[in-house]
Amino acid sequence: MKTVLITGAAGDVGSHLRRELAGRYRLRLSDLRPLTPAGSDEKFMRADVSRMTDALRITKGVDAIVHLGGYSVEGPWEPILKANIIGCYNVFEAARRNGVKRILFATSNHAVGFYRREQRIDHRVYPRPDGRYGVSKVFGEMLGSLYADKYGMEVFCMRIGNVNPAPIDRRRLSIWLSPRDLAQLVTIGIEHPEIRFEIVYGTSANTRTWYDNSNAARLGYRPEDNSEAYAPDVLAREKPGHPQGEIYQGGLFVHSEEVANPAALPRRARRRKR
Ligand code: 15L
Repeated sequence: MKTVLITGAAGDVGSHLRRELAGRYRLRLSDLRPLTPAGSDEKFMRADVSRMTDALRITKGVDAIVHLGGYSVEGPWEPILKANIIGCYNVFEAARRNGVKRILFATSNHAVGFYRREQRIDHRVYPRPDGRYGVSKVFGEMLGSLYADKYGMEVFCMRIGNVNPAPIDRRRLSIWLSPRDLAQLVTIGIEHPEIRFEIVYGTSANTRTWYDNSNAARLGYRPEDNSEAYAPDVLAREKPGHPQGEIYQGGLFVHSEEVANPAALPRRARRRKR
């Protein structure tokens, strides 16, 4: 059984992925936040990947890395720099030094959030990030390209939409990724024998998609879920949004300087900070 490192494993996406991949891989889980391993196939290593020593420690001896860790929304530059630029660099560099060839990088729809909603885009479009967070994701993609070309690493960049058991609003009807489709895409990223450098969209088979995801299809991705089943409920609840956010694929991220961060400090630490 392969050993797969998941960084940012305590986050939302990481939690769905752990559940979906249980029994398929030995999972080494890392995060800044504490986490309790679910069984004998899971092992937790607390780490701050903005420190190279931590990145080297957690990447040693694994077969593949799913790099989810980082600051996961639009926000101030300092934490994005630390987690998504320095942290991302450290994970790629530590993987190279430890001889781990395969990295799956969780990039985001916000790397291309300034495309308009009526546009259908594929994996070859010029990036149009919708904020500092989006720029950090483009950085990760380009770092992956460098490490593939220069060091022969195998890099699978997933521009993830929104992972949730069900889509939560109109924008997410276009970018929703169900947990089981996420697991299918990640499994392709780990197992496909011919990955060099790939960009794919991490979305389900949504009728309202903005993406031509033929690159993922070429690699065998056959998503099973479609957000359309939830559309009547979602649209009945929808409130009018910001005019700019309604035009662009990135929604709220295109006009906000900060978006609530679901991966913020644990509640106790937050109380202490106030
Ligand atoms: C992302 O990239 C974020 O990590 C996630 O928290 C969601 O905000 C998602 O995009 C989205 O666009 O819904």
